[in-house]
Amino acid sequence: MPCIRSAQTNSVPVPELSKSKRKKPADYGLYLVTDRDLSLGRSHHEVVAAAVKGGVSCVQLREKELDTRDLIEEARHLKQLLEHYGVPLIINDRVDVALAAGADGVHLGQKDMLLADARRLLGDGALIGISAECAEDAVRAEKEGADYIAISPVYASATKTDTAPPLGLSGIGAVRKLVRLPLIGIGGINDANIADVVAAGADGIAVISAIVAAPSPEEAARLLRRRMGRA
Ligand code: TZP
Ligand code: MG
Repeated sequence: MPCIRSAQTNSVPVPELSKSKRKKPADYGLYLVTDRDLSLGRSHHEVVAAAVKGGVSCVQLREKELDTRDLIEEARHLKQLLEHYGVPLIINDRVDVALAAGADGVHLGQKDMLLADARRLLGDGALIGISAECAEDAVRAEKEGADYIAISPVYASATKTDTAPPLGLSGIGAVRKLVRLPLIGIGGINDANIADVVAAGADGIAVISAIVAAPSPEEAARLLRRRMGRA
């Protein structure tokens, strides 16, 4: 029986592997995290292209289900698109995928690869973000050399429910006093509350549903930008 397989070669140009020591400056202001299930049948490429036109300044590819080779291919497609706009691409969880796809960095949770190991593999030029659910997580991430901290959940979110209790605005304010790294709020943030989260001390705002599930991701991103006062 012959076995039928999908493409065994790369269909997207493969970038040179480089472990640059120079970190490119990143703008985490409006940070989009992808979610295939919430994208109303649209591709990541379509959603991300529109969102960037609307003002998204950083993109994280978050895919929990895709096979590794499909994930690398997806990442390369997005990298090609985002390179054009000068917007960094961060890969959720997967240091190997970030390396293979020539992405700008990774985003790691408290149970993912240790920051020091990721740094050793990716080099000083990579952007490494850490998820923090409390002040201790945030302070440790800063001490260990993270590039930014995503603090969550700010509010309860239907997109991710296996989280710590929401920190609220007072929680953001408390963590803000303890770390100097860029602090990105995530969880339940939308155009109605984004300004409050910024006022509480967040340098950037990360969203999933407010952009990917919107009828127009471009308009949604533009409105979020306007509301955060950084159009
Ligand atoms: N991490 C903490 S909350 C969350 C993640 C990935 C989900 C955020 O999604 P939404 O739709 O912006 O609330
Ligand atoms: Mg993770």
